[in-house]
Amino acid sequence: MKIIVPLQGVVQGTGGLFWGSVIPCALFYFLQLYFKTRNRQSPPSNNLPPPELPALSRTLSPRIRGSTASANISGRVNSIITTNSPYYVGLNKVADNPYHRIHNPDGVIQLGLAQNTLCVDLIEEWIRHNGSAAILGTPSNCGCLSITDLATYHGFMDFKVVVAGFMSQVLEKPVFFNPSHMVLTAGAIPAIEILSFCLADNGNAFLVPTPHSPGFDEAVKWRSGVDIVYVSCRSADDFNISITALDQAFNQAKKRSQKVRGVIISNPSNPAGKLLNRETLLDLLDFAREKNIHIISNEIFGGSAYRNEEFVSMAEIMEAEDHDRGRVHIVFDLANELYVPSFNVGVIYSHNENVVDASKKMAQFSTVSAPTQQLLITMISDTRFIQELIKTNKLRLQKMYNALVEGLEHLGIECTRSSGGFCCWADMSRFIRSYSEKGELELWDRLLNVAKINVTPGSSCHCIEPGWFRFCFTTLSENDIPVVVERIGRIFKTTS
Ligand SMILES: *[C@@H]1O[C@H](CO)[C@@H](O)[C@H](O)[C@H]1NC(C)=O
Ligand SMILES: *[C@@H]1O[C@H](CO)[C@@H](O)[C@H](O)[C@H]1NC(C)=O
Ligand SMILES: CC(=O)N[C@H]1CO[C@H](CO)[C@@H](O)[C@@H]1O
Repeated sequence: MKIIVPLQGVVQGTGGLFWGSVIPCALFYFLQLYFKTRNRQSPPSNNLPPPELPALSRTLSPRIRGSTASANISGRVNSIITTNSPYYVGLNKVADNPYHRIHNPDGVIQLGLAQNTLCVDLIEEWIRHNGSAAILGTPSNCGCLSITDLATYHGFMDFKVVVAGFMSQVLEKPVFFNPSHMVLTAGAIPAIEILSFCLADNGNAFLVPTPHSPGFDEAVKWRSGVDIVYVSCRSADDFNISITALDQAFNQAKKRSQKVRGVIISNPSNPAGKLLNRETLLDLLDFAREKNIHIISNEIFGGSAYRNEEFVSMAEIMEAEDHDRGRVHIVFDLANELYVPSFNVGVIYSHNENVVDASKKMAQFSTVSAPTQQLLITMISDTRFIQELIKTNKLRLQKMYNALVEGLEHLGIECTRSSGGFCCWADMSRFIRSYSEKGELELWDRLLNVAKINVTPGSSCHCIEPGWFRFCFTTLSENDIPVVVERIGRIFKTTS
């Protein structure tokens, strides 16, 4: 096609449509002839295409021709297409009718997506100045797109080296990351999926404290066939993780003859926004040792702790451990840490050689493109820019969190005290008509369809207490918050 299209353009001006079609066809014919004779001349080798098979008979029997039944699809797909949680319904509503202050003021406002675009202005400016050179190289160094520079499936070593340095910078601690223990994936979701695949077999399970992020089930369960045992955290405990509850869930699973292969924790937690302190992490490690299971530490919001509380990464805990590092596997989200959600870069960090080796191979299904890696290598290496970016982001996160929490407070809605992440976790149980999942979903429906606010109901996060909602505030601008508050207030007025 690359030959045909430009030629048509050239030829049409003088010779018309006829020559525009004939010349490329002739060229194509001669090319085919050339390759055919070349193939015939060269000795057989493994690189050649297989010999052509004799043409199959195209006549079908009348009986088969009359058949109208469609071929069955897999049972797996059937279970996936029937998944229609409010989380996805809401995202689709926004996609169909997105709010814009000027161009679409009646659209649906997005508070359902845990992605951070608060610093998009700074990123855009940087890319405008440096993006081209970052991808193409400087004029002295080729200045062209290297398309032979194929990405290794699991990330360039150069990239891993800068990511290792960057992660210590993000954690604000002298934690050493070994680049050869890193696997880069096209986002955090594939990273979690690959780890599920590597650590558990079909039918095995992970313990997962809830409420958890609404996208989690799919990452763990869909393709790997691994199960989740939900372990509820409660509002009375500030949604803190309870080792006792994990222990009970483990024993109950054992009674059902279900093998638990690990526990997946999120730190900071999502949606509640809690940081796990050092003591809790050590308790979790003891628990995992006692049961001889793995820990996946999901730290995709690790760089988004916006208070003065200390964020402790599992990487730091593991650094102090000389033995038994093979059971801890960490997931970072580089796109979150750099506030470039659409760049989709996740990181698996593990000291377990077999897990790293298998993950590198599995990463072929979710490779980060070479230009993305090249751009980010240069961006991360611009230390002055990155320092400024991280600082600005923390200020903006804190400001937006405060503004939304304050706005919701005016309506009588209380949020938990979050310390990190992109969301507020709001208690709206006083506003639901029946204290049940049904009541919660009724309110969710009114928020989405009447107030035109897309928030995630707690039931989509497997929260067992009805009436909780996740409000993500990092795709909003400050001017949107009064609009959100006014819209929610309006549905309360019309229904009370
Ligand atoms: C296709 O699916 C239907 C309904 O589940 C089932 O009855 C039928 O046996 C399946 N056909 C084949 C060829 O597996
Ligand atoms: C939850 O954990 C934090 C420390 O991580 C602690 O300060 C707080 O008191 C705990 N809340 C409850 C209700 O146990
Ligand atoms: C690494 C790099 O070239 N950074 C540059 C990006 O653009 C800004 C603004 O032009 C420069 O100040 C940086 O030096």
